Amino acid sequence: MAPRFQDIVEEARLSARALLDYGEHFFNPTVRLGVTGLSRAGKTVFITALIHGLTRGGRFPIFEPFATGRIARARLEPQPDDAVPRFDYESHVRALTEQRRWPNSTVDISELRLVIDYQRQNGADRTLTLDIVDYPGEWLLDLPLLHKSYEQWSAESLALSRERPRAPLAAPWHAQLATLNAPAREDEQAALSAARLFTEYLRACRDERFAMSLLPPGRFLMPGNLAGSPALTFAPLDLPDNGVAPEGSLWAMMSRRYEAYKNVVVRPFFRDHFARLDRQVVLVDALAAFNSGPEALHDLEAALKGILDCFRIGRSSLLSSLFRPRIDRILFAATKADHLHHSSHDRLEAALRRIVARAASRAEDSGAEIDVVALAAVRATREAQMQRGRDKLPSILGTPVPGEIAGDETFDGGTEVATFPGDLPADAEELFTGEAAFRGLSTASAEKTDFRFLRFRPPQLESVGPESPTLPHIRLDRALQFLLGDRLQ
Ligand SMILES: Nc1nc2c(ncn2[C@@H]2O[C@H](COP(=O)(O)OP(=O)(O)OP(=O)(O)O)[C@@H](O)[C@H]2O)c(=O)[nH]1
Ligand SMILES: [Mg+2]
Repeated sequence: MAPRFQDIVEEARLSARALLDYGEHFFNPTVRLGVTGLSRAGKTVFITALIHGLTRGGRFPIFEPFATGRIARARLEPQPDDAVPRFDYESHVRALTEQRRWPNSTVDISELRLVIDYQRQNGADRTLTLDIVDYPGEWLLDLPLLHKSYEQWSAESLALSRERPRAPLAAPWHAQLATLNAPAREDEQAALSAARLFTEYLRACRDERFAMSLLPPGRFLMPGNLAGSPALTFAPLDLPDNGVAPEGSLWAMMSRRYEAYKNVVVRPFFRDHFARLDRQVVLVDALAAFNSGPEALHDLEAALKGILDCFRIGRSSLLSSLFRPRIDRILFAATKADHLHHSSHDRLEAALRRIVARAASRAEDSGAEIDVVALAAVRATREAQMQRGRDKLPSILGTPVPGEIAGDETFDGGTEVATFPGDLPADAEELFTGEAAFRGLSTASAEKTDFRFLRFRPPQLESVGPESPTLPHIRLDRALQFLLGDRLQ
């Protein structure tokens, strides 16, 4: 297919930007690290813990340049992009360390620059600039829309909404859809209610009992300053195969708005942010999906496949691949591993590896090196053995956040409790078939959500000797070694 004029212009813009970045990176070695994950995956906590550890002497035995003392200093500096909000590190760190509460939810992109002074292995002193870009995973999952027509997207979204467990959640929207006639005259009221019901359906899918991951268009669930604009007022329609939208029809209107969404939202994100990343970490709340059951897991797998497809999009044209700095390492990280006893950490990692591998084998090769880790950026729990009759159960101890409920008890935020989180199955396949101990939450009523996934307060800081206190973590250093180790040799 011949490239469209719009694609050529886009390509020229990308190349110009890439040349600029390239010149800068040449004199001032820089890594742009993208940190993403679906909402509540743990992005803000991950970045805060990473910066706190690097600037305040965290315990990172597996992060070689740090452990061997070659990193002399890491410090924050003003970020390079004036139009991107700054990652509010100071207040996030205050929340975690002084108030022992988790940082507030964030909905936009943000950025922070960290400058690392280090000694090369050959003894020479060098500086590496690390630009960390935090953006919602929902935006990433929008990228495949760039290659889809409205008709394709409509058909796919409808097919998905007719499968379990989505179908019952989609019922109100489907009922309205059945009253719409796509080739009939355009009708703003019909478009408004279709968009509203479609958004409500997406929101219901995201509920923790179902924990669905694949919910584009991402901005429907986090509209920001576009709320109420025509670019967000569309929805899928039941369309004839191979038809063409009649002029002035509801179909043409929806299709125009879908294209506007791509132009106003998706393309600028791709150009200004995604195409400029060198490294990427994708945070995944895999435990929430396991807890929700096999359907959520299949959905997560589909979302990861979508994400892997996005990394391929960046490589698909010759011109851009010549100039553009591009993602050469991708880390998939299962977060909140501190909800499990350490005996299950390897299993969590293996399960995520399995999901990523299945997704990768169906996506074309992304051309980047991929690794998988199970981690807790901030470890909120300790471990203990709990005596139950004659058995000793491997348990975790933590302070539930105020207001958490288990059985008849409501916690006040001051009491520590021991819980037995259960073991992940040795064979990850059992998670997909639903026979594992991690029985699906979606089969229980909302009040009966499981005791094992209490939300715990962040921990007390750990002091070791005279050094400044640090936040405990699980395998954050392994993530750092993969993401930055080779750039600090
Ligand atoms: N125990 C534990 N809980 C975590 C950890 N990281 C995140 N959480 C929990 O997950 C919640 C969400 O974490 P955030 O870092 O705010 O997630 P996010 O991806 O930035 O979320 P949004 O900004 O809402 O998209 C927190 O409020 C914590 O309850 C961790 O390392 N350990
Ligand atoms: Mg956040």
